[in-house]
Amino acid sequence: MPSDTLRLFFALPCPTELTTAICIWRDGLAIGGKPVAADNLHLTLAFLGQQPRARLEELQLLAAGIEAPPFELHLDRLGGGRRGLLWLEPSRVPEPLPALVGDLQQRLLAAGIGLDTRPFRAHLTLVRHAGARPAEAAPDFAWPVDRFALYASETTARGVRHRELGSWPLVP
Ligand code: 2AM
Repeated sequence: MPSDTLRLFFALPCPTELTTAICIWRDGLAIGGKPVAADNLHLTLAFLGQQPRARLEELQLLAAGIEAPPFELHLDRLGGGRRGLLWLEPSRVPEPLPALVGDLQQRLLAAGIGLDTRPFRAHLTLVRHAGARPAEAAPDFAWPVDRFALYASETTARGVRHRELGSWPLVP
């Protein structure tokens, strides 16, 4: 029987060509750990956690109401966190990105959905539990951002899968 709740988050889906380029570079780093599956590469905008399945339509309508322009993001710096987390991040955050996140957060809060209180930090996770930090600097991965999406994070026999539940264009 399907669960009554879904583990949800809004994110920028990494485009296919960029995913390929990032994975080729990452897989050559030899730093061990658990690489994020290519299909799961994303930049989280808002993490909603477990939400009732019955709220899905409302969330899709909320997302459809967002008006935000496309922009170019440059993932050009490596960052890391606890437990061997390794990510790519932009050294300069283009203004439309925090504006999009702020708009999403406001609408989610207005809908009564509590969010992580940690400040937004744009990043694309590459590896978890890495044994080392790469010696080399990151290339500049240019990302033309033209849509955002809602995902359910699901645990399957083959690992975590991010199922897209809707996608909305960013329009000039
Ligand atoms: P990230 O940390 O790489 O952005 C789905 O669980 C995704 O939501 C995770 O891969 C994680 O990706 C992101 N996320 C952001 N905040 C989270 C939180 N508080 N708990 C779990 N996942 C979170």
